[in-house]
Amino acid sequence: MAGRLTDLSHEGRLAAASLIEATTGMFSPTLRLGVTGLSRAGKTVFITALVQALTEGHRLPLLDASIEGRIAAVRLEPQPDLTIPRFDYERHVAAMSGPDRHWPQSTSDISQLRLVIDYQSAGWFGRTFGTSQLTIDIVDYPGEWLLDLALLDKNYGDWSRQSLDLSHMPTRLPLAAAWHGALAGIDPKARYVDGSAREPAAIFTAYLRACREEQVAQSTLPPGRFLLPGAYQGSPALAFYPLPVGDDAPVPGSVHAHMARCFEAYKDEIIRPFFRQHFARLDRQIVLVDALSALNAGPSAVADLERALGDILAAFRIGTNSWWSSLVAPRIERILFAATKADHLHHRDHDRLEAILSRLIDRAGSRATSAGAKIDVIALAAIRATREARIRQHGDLMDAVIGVPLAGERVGDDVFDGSGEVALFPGDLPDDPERALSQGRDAPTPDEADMRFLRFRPPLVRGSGASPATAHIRLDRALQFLIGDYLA
Ligand SMILES: Nc1nc2c(ncn2[C@@H]2O[C@H](COP(=O)(O)OP(=O)(O)OP(=O)(O)O)[C@@H](O)[C@H]2O)c(=O)[nH]1
Ligand SMILES: [Mg+2]
Repeated sequence: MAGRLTDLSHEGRLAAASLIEATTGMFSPTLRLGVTGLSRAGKTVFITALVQALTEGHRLPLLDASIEGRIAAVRLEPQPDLTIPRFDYERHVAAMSGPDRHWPQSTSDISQLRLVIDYQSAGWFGRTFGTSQLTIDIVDYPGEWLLDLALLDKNYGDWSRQSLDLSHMPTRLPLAAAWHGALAGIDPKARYVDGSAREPAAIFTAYLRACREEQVAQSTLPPGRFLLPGAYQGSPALAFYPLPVGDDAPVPGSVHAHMARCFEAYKDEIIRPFFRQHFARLDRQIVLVDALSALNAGPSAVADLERALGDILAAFRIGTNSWWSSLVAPRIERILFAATKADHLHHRDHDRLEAILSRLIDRAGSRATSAGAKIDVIALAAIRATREARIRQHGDLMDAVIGVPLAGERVGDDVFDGSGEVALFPGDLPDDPERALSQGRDAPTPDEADMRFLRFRPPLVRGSGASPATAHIRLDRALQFLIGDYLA
């Protein structure tokens, strides 16, 4: 009897809690903001800077609620999804602060952080009824996982054939030698011996990693979890690889049959759950793009970035093209594509960088078909590591950026040790975006390119206090697009 009473009061509490949630939900909406981009695009730095700017009350002139003095308080709260890692905000802030300042470590998994904003609405209703609340769940996930979407329409034979064809491209062939060697010793029809897939799968993964590290490719490297395994690090779910099998049906119990089973399991148990549980629940999305590095690296990097953007755009268009896709279709209303690290350029070039990214996105796929989401493009620097100066060189006044290059960065024969400031003339991006993209294609080495970028250390003084206006470039404009309407 006592047990029954307890049960009833437990149910009663649950009902009351959901009533409160439903009621307060009307006044305290929750927004899920996805932050994605390929490796090293600037996701971790962007989220850290955004959270710091809001929680420490930095000056954000282009965010209406901030400039109008309507943001009362911003704080972090425990995230709702306890099974996914928390975004390690405090550790990232610590990394970039202090005399030993350095950029945060690379991250390879999804993570989340909940931010609660108390604000006063601009309208009469809001002013009359006091402070409102907006909850934002920020979700950081690798853009490479979006590229896996294309695997869902393929079977193991299709994927094997495409992966093998790609590995024979001239840029990839030398990197694929060890893997091709391993394949030569594998008979797809032989009986599969438990555990024997691990080593060839590791050699295949090393080949994918080499392609990425040599800047041969960023985009056409699925399965995305091979390089960014997240929670699947070391899991047998990732122990498969392509085989030269054509369209033959696998012999039961063979190596081929085992590989095909693993491939289907990867689709069912890793790709689909990610799209359903995370991607499909996002309301807003920022896609960070390191366009400057691609321009700096030249022809194949620009082409590869364009392909990757095409695949990422395809992920936002799903929902209409196959039976399963309505289950994982995003409900995203706004997507912001952002060219990161704009502080490497003089401010005169920020609009040009924006125009180049815009052109890349147009070429990669029509924006008009992106399932009704509002799309915008921006060039930003979440953290400004440089300042600008006019410097006289050989009698001419030139626009330079000044910063402390990371140890090991070089210009010609000069190698920097990470301690002194230098003034750099990064060169101008052309007015015509199409020309910038083709120029990227023509410049054979970074030294011969018209543009020259160095990686700088994080700045010594950032954020609140004396010079908040110089701490970022257009972070406030990005925020206005992503959350501004909710703070109106
Ligand atoms: N100057 C400057 N450099 C930046 C900025 N954002 C990122 N970077 C550089 O880009 C690198 C990668 O930034 P992250 O934020 O770690 O990128 P990520 O997308 O989280 O990378 P992964 O976790 O490896 O996927 C940093 O180590 C910095 O060198 C910026 O706003 N300004
Ligand atoms: Mg990261």
